[in-house]
Amino acid sequence: MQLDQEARIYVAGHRGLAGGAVWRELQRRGFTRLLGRSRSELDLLDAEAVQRFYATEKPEYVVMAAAKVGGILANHTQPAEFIYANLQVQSHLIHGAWRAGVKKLLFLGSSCIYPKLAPQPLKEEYLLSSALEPTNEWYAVAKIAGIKLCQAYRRQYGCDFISVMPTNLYGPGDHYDLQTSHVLPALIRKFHDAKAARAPAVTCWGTGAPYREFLYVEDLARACVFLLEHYSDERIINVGFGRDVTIRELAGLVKQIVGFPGEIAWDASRPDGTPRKLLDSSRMFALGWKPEVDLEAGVRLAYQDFLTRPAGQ
Ligand code: GFB
Repeated sequence: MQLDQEARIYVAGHRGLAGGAVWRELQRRGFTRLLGRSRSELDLLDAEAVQRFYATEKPEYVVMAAAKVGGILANHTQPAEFIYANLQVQSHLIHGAWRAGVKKLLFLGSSCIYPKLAPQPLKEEYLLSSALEPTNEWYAVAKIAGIKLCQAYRRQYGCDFISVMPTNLYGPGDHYDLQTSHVLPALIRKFHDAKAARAPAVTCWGTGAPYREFLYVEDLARACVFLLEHYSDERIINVGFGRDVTIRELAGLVKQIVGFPGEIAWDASRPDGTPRKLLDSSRMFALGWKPEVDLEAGVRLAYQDFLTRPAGQ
C-alpha cells in the first residue's frame, strides 16, 4: 500500500537519532503533513497531554521513535529511568493511538530484546527464549513490553500496530556525550579530541572483543517507511546491516578515519556487555529492503556530522 502524501503522520521523537532520520526521509519522499512535537511542546510522560494531542491533531499514522536511550554505562547506572520512562511513553502512545483510531503505528524496539546467549544470528523467534543481558535488561524489558502492547492491541482490537527491531544505529543527529552515548559516537569524540590534544593514546571501554552490528540511521529510516507501506503482521521484524565487527576493529576504523596517530588502550574494568548481537534480517531482506551505506562510508558521514554539529552538543 502506497501512503497518501497528504497523510497525517506523527513522528514521536522527531528530534532524536532515529526519529530525525525518519522525519527527513518522509520529507524527502514528499509527505506534507508531518506532525512533530518537541519535549517542551508535548511531554510524553503525561498521559492526558498525549490524549489531548491525539484528539486535536488526529494523526493517521504514528512512528514511535521516542524513547529514553543510551549506551552501556547509562543503561547500567540509570535502570529506574530506563524502565520507567520507556514503559510510560510507549503505553501512552500505543493506548492513545488505539483510542484515536490511528490507522497504523510502527514501534521501534532494539536488538537488546534478545537473550544474551541466544544463537547467532538472532532470529525473531528467539524473543523470550532465555535470560537477558544484565547491563541493559531494564531497557530491554520495557521494549519487550512495547512489542507485547502492539501485539495485544492487534489481537484484541484489530489495530495495525507493527514492531521493528533495529540493530545498533549511528549517524547524523547522534549524541556525543561520553557518559551516556553509544560506542560509535563515543569513539568519534574520543579520537577527535585526542588528535586535537596530541594525546599519545585513547582509552576504550572493555576488552574490545564483543561484536556489534551497526546500521546507518538513514538506512533504518528507509526501512521504516518501507515497512509502514508494506508490512502488517503481529510478528516482530529485524532490521540490521547483515554483518558485524569487533569493537577492536571498530576502534581501528574510527582511529583511521579521524586520523589519530596514537595508540589504543583498553580499560577492562569497564563492562563489555553482551558478547554478540547480530540480527538475522533475512525476512526484511526478502521483502526487498537492503542497507545502502557500509560501515566505512557511514563512519565518514557520521564524523562529518560530528564536525558540523552545533556547539555544545
Ligand atoms: O554502544 P554501547 O554503549 O552499548 O557499547 P551496547 C558497545 C560496546 O562498545 C561495549 C564498548 O562492549 C562497550 O564496552 N565500548 C568501548 C564503548 N569503548 C566505549 C566507549 O567509549 N563508550 C561506549 N558507550 N562503549 C546498548 C544498550 O548496548 O545498545 C542499549 O545498552 C541499546 O540498551 C543499544 O540496546 C543499541 O551495544 O552494549
